[in-house]
Amino acid sequence: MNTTMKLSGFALGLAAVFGAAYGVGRVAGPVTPAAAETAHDGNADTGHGATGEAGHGGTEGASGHLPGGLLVSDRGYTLTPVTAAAGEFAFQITGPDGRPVTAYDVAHDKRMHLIVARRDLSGFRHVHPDLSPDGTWRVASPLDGPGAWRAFADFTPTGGEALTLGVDVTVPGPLTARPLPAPATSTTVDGYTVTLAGDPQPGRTAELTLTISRDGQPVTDLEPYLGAYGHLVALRQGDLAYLHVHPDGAPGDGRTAPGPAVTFLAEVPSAGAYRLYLDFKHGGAVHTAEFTVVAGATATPPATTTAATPPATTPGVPAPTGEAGHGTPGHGHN
Ligand SMILES: [Cu+2]
Repeated sequence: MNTTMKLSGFALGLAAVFGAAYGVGRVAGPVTPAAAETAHDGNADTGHGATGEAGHGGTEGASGHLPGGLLVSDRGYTLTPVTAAAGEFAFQITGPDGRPVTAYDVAHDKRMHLIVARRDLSGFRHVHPDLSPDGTWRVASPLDGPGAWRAFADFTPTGGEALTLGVDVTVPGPLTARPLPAPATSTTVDGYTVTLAGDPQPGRTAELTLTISRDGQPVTDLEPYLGAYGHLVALRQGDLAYLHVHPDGAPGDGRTAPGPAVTFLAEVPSAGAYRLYLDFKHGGAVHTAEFTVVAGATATPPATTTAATPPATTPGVPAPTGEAGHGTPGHGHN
């Protein structure tokens, strides 16, 4: 398994993935007008030749040049939330034939990875729904409180290629707009301290090394989680473009130590602010450490006040509180 997931400009001919997660190559270029035009020239297949492409479905091929997670429908596959019981989140993936997809390949131990975050990049969760025979995926709702959420379904339909589709989901209720926490190279979660070294740059592969300690001691017995010592998701501020990065090296490959450092190779599609979410497993539990990083020397700092608020559902939006460092304590995985 090639666990190096990176994103690069297709124009440079680099093998790259942004959002096409779990080792199935798909080239995604920077989001530029030129790339967008190329995507519509009717011959937009230059981007996804790394694997046998199937199921193009005669539909748009724009995603070949886009980061993942920005489209609700791509190559004939559409993500549709469906009515769910209280406390549950449910959805279907419909395929090129218009029917719910029921056959999926396992990627990183699971047939479906569901990632959610609010539009203001708070509330990140990564969970694994269960599939009903009718093609409905169900999971205890990870939408933890009011807000405008983005839900990402990261999957590989059998016979097709890996896709990440995204859909907006609104949870009504009073909403507190939360500023993006300031960039930092160290954070704590569940008693662990995680430090980040590396400097992501658009259009270039950067090594990101995350180092985990507890009580001042390096953690050297990380447990494999979904086939790796760490999973890193990056979401771009502004549109929540989705990047799933896997570590450089895998458990049992003879060269990868179980901590304290986990190294990733990543490229970001543009300058700007990103929120990074590192999932790692230790002590039998999965923990998520979050970082804000700003890529590119010319990037503007992340906004510190307003975040997108859904006008229809926030009749009494309180003023931003200036609250920072909203983490996801108690965040869990199934
Ligand atoms: Cu997952």
